[in-house]
Amino acid sequence: MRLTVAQALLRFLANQWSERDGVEHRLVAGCLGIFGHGNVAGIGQALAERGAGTDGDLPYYLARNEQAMVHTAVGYARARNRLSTFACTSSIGPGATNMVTGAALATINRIPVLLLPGDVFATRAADPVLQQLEDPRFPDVTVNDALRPVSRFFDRINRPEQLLAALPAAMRVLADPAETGAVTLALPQDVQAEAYDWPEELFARRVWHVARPVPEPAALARAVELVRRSRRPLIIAGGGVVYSEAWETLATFAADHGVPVGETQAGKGTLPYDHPCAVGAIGHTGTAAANDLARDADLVIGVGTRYTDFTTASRTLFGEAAFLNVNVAAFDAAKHSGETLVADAREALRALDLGSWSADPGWTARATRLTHDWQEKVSLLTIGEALTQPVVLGMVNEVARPSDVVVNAAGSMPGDLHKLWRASDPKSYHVEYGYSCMGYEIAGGLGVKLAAPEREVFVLVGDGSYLMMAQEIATAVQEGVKLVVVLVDNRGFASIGGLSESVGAGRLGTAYRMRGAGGALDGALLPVDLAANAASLGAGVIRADGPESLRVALTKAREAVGTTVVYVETVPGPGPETTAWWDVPVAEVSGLPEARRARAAYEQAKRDQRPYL
Ligand SMILES: Cc1ncc(C[n+]2csc(CCOP(=O)(O)OP(=O)(O)O)c2C)c(N)n1
Ligand SMILES: [Mg+2]
Repeated sequence: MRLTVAQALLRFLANQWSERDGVEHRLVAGCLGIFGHGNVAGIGQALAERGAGTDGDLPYYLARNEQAMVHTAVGYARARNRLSTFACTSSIGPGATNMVTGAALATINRIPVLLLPGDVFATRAADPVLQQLEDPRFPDVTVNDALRPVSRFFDRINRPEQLLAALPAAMRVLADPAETGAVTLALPQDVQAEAYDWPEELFARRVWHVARPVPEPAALARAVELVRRSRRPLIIAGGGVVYSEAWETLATFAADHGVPVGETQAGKGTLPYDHPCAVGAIGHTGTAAANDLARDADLVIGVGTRYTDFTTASRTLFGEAAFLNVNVAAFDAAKHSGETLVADAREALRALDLGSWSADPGWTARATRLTHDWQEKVSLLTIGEALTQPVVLGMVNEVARPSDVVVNAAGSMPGDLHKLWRASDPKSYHVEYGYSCMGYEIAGGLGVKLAAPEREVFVLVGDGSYLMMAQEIATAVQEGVKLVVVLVDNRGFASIGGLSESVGAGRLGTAYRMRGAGGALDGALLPVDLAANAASLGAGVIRADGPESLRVALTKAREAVGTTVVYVETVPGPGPETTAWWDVPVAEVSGLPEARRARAAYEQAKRDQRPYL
């Protein structure tokens, strides 16, 4: 079949399916893109020829920023438990490098996305082409090489027939739960338009069976032995529990054996907050309940977690605990010198046959008591007359129905959400905290809504994140895809402001203020109107200025047909307590007394850090 490389690529993608538990999904549900000279005549032409409307098998969505379109693909793939994703097509040069951040975000969060950046001429006939980087020593280097370290698979298609090898290899990585992440096929612009006689078999319907690896018997026996010897076990549920759809198995396992369950950001919601074994968020942004238990646990059972520094409180959280790590990726299972169970989360939990073994009843009771105490604190913090951030979050939590989704990524909200949000549905909490990327929120929320149109999606976004990347509101409007965006304005970086103060950096450059008379950024508040900005992008906007008007605004926004932004300014106020450390190194020498004090506290805290050998 004679087709161009771009035409063949799209025809191939439209015939790729994933399958798990007997259900098939389109592996690539559509294509997000922004055209330029590096893709318009290749992928762009091929899409046009296919008639890529949303009723087709590879619908095309025009995005506003290439980084954002990768976020949208990530939001979609995460909401679909990694069984389906989007392709992202860009021009060469800036369009391609704009995707580097999105690729890193995908790979770090272990979420599949297919990136199709245009690339410079393979023939080099007209070098240097517009936007080409020239390297006098290595002429084969292009800016797309920046995508290599942030991709789990990278290939450059310099000849049409290379597709025959590259495409199946790329699909395998996309569909592999242990290896997945950003998959990049760099497409030189001349090659995209080149024709080739393709074998028909390339376009046959192909199903990628997404594995649920079962534990190796010997490893399983060791794991059972380890758990049965423990009296004070604690499960840490990570994103792997969600992607494996293991939430019910986990709930039953925990209840049957009296094992408390703490949750990472990616794992939050795996147990409903009021499940008898749920102890809430764990780690630096964790609850007092989970962290208290972590310090005394004799066995930590990590299920589908990467053990980031937020989860381990920079390796200060666990006392004498041994580790048992259930993970589909051997790399993660081997962390902290743990006993490893390389397996799908659901299969591993099903296979862990512990008979009538239970955790020490005193331990289980302690977990219940601590969680009850924590929930009382949450209730106190999230209800009030002043619009503090916890009160705003409490109000959103109250207005949102259990199946609605909350989306967030960076700033002070992820920590507050982790501790305070009461999730009742395993797919209702979507905080991107692997890359914690400012600007993910709206673009990622768009992806969530495309994946789950039946759910209302509440995007929570700080003023800093909003200013960094709000433009996908226009894309949501274009597609008639409805988001509720709650824009929380505290005039700058509350999170980094607090951190800055704690490390002796005096909040420098963390408030949005005019340059003052003395030359510092301490003048009047910036005359920036973010609500007007949102309206200019085509969203409906409701300004809220008190708890009651916020409740009304959120309810109206939830009922609205189109994308609606609820703009709210928060006031400083008490936040949830921090019960575990985070390692952010402080200046070892300084002329500032506050930095010296911060250093002394840092050195004190650092003593609790352990290598977990
Ligand atoms: C792309 C990117 N740049 C910088 C940071 C570092 N950073 C983390 S939070 C933050 C401030 C976020 O401000 P805002 O969205 O207003 O949230 P707030 O801290 O006020 O809650 C910054 C600069 C980041 N996470 N992502
Ligand atoms: Mg802010």
